[in-house]
Amino acid sequence: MKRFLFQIVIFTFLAILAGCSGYIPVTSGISQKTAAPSIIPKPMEQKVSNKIYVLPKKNVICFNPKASNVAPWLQKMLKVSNVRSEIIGGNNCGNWNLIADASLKKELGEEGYILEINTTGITIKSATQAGLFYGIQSLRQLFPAEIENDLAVGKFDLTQLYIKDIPKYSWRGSMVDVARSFFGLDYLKRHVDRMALYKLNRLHLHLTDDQGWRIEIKSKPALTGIGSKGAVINGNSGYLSQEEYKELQHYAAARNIIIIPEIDLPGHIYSALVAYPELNCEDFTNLNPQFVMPPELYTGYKVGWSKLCLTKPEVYEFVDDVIKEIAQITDGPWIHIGGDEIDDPLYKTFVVKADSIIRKYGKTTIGWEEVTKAPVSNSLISQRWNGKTKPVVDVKVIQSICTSFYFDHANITGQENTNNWCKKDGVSLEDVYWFSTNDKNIIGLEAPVWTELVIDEAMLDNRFWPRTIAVAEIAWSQSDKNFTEFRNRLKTHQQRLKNMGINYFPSPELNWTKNGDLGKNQNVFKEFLP
Ligand code: TNX
Repeated sequence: MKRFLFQIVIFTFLAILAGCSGYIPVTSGISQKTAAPSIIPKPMEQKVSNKIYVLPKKNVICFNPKASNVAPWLQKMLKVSNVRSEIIGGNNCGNWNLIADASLKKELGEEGYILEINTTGITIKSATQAGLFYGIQSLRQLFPAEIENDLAVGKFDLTQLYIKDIPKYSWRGSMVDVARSFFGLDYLKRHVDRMALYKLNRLHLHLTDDQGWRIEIKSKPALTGIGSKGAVINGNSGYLSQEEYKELQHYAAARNIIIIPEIDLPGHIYSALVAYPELNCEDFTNLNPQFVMPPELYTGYKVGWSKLCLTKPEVYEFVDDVIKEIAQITDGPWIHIGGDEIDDPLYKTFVVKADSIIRKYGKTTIGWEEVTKAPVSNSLISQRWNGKTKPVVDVKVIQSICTSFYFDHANITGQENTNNWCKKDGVSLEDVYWFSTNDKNIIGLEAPVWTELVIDEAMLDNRFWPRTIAVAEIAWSQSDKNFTEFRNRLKTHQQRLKNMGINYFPSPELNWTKNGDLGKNQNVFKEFLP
């Protein structure tokens, strides 16, 4: 009885407290209703009320001039939810308000936002359109999962809350190797859609390798005419035309995602050597394993065996021509020169030249960590994958350490068609989650899927999801880490991923079941451009 009385007193006290402020700190876990929503990545600060905002029949989305591009995203989301709305310009003139205000930069940075749902409606504020877009992605996760596959939702309520959210890192990336096995515009757009839901903002395309060349270079037609015809055994061949590349880039930019093209140099280059044999030394007789004459495309798995002939002047002309066109069609500030896994006495000289060519065309160079053995410019960004290189330059770093981020490795020990050279038992969701570093030069994280063993879309989905969500979580979230808490939040995302037609890995870490509903490739924002 005494205990019961005590509980009543405590409960009354908390109820009064909640009534006063309107909000209950989410950590209190007072009742189901006030539990924090399962937003991923976890917002920096959130307060959840015990009150509900009931959507009215008539909704008005009000945006100030700088927020004009963002309003259509919100309207689209309401439309598929069967909530009628109109858009008007102004300041705080609707029950949905989008406010872009540059003076918030001090408080929220380039990508942060505030999302508030109270008795009068919903407001998102940010210094930038990117921040508003991210506020909408958080809101999207508060909407029922059915919005993703266009099933009428009808009536639903929103919990009143306050979120203030700022990302930890500016680089939150995903990489697709389209060179070993080709994945085209449709898949890449879908991937961009999925990345956007989790606030990822960099898509790195590994466009060239021994097995295939995947980007049109108009001054070097044989690169696609010959070099794109190959692929790894049983993989798809093909390439992106410059028009398709630009279309993807435009589609991604609308979702605040920047495309980073990689031309892997001076190794991993056999598909270009087949197209332009004069770029090779000694008529191919030096190459192992592929040395037949005339040259044939390569379908094997070996790495580190092909290279440009670095003593030939025409090699540097080739690199200049290719980089020039890539720079012309690329909107983002970066070009990736690869630079991995090759041994050559002229390697460092080459890297310094390639870096200066990239800068000559107004871009910033990224390279795999080996390039930092050379005295490159200090604007270069190093992408670390095994962490063994001792850099001779102090440069910014993207972490892609293979033990945590190589998603061509198994989701679970023994998974078929996976690599295991970096980590025998695979890279689990938990391995990704617990990645930590004290690298002072870090600008962010990126997880690649290499595709020697990943030859169709279902397999590629399986390698990316759900591990990519853990990358998003740790690249964005500033909150203290707790794997159990993250796992519980992620569990609730299964239905949304199902509705999006993602062939995710049914992870035992999440008790997920296989998605039986594939091939639909849905998404509330599929093909949407404001
Ligand atoms: C290493 S690490 C590679 C790729 C392979 C991958 C297979 C690095 C930059 N390159 O060429 O596809 O391992 O796991």
